[in-house]
Amino acid sequence: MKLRYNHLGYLPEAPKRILVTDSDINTFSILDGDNQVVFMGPLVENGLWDHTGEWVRVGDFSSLKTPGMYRISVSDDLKSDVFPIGSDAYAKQLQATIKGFYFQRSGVELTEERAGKWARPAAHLDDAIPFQASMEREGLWNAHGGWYDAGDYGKYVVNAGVSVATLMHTFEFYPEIVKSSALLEEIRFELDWFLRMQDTDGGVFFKVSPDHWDPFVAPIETVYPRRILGKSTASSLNFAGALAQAHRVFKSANAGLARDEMFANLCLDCSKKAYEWALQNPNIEYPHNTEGSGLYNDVHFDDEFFWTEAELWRETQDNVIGERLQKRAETQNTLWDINWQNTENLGWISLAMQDGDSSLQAKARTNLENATYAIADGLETCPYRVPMTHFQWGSNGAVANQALTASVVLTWNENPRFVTILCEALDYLYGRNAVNVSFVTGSAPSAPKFPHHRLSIGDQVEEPVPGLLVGGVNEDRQDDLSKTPRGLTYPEENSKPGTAYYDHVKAYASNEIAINWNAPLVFALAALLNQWGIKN
Ligand SMILES: [Ca+2]
Ligand SMILES: [Ca+2]
Repeated sequence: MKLRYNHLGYLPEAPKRILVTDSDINTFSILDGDNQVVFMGPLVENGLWDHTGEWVRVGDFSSLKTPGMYRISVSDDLKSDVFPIGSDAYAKQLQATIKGFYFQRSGVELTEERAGKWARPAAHLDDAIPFQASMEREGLWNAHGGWYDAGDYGKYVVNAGVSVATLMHTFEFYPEIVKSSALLEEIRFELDWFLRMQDTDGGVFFKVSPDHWDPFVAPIETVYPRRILGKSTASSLNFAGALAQAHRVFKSANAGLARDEMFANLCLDCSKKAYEWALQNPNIEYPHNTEGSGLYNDVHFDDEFFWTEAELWRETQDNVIGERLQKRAETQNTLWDINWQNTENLGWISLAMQDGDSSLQAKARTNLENATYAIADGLETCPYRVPMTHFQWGSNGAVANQALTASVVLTWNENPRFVTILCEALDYLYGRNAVNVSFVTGSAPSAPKFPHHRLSIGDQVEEPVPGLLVGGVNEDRQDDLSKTPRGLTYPEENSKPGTAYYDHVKAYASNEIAINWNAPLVFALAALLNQWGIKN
């Protein structure tokens, strides 16, 4: 018998559903700080979850809205830890997950004032690095700055593009929620690096990576030379899509002190050049070199063209681009999530929020609504109330992205089912999952202690760098010893499809962190606070 709930607590107005597994007990209660029962409700059978083999019951205490500290009690032996009903924990998580990007900064000093005990000196300046051998090119390149992508010290435009676009959407959708945060400063830090990744002919390099995988040491202690490589269609389009959006963001009045019209215009010019390069070079694949860095192998670029054309058309109203966009919109899918390989939803989201073409707006909104209804069906028919049929690598990023999709649609359709997707996605990520883990470093006592994250392992600090979402349950377990000689053995209880998560530094397939998982979490947290008008 197990109890699963959100370790962060609940917003007063949010739905509050808990799970109890393998139990015949059919009631639960909520206790206040004086151990007095303030709520009682039924535990309703919700079926057998094939991912864990658990029979699941659901309890609902949504009607309890009084802020305070509470515990859930199922039996004398089964009670939760103390958790709040209130908004503070979520406001703090929003700031912490934005700060997570600051901790991922490369090439600059992290000051003690801002980074506390995770302060570190500048390393990996990358301001004069050679081209990797496959480029057959002499000279040095300035690729300074940008965020480390994940647990490694590589920097990849493809994954960074969707991540920074997601963060820019967070600003565009919820300016009041994030305007006092460091979000725009962090976005600008990444975009300044983007601009350095563009070649003089408009094409954009794919990645900066070391010659070999770095050991788990601090950036300043690494020894392998770093190189730039792989001018490609996907990286050029990721760049173009993100920088066209940056034009809108950095000339917006909401940007406040971060507003910078010259920078905005530069972003648009560079976006156009990268798009033109991609039109001339529509099938240049990712660099196939994998020593020391990830592949990010995508060979379908229609979705990247669609995203870029949606953003460029929105910023320029260019008729030629508009015609290409109309044609491409006829064949694009709409997914449950944004991911580095499939970027069509970034196109749809942008089209849903423009009013220059009302039929494209209507089409985008209908498509995103239909995707969200499907997510809602998935949640409601799953005994564990998580809309996942297969927990793949980075499943936490997918869950956060489902929350993002639902939140986007909430902008024009206040369907309570969509509010439920948003809230229960966060419930899942912060502890209401089959491994009882709050998946963001530093968020709760149950949070990961040993993420596959060189910055966390290579420093002298016991706690991992905070504010970072790990990949989570991954039933494919590519890092399992049975699948790779360098793998590890997952404990028995962490081997089921719904529990395949291991808080171990070698568990790169379930316990790495990544910017493209953190970004939709930032969006979802801002959406949640926005839903009930809670400003920081
Ligand atoms: Ca693609
Ligand atoms: Ca550490």
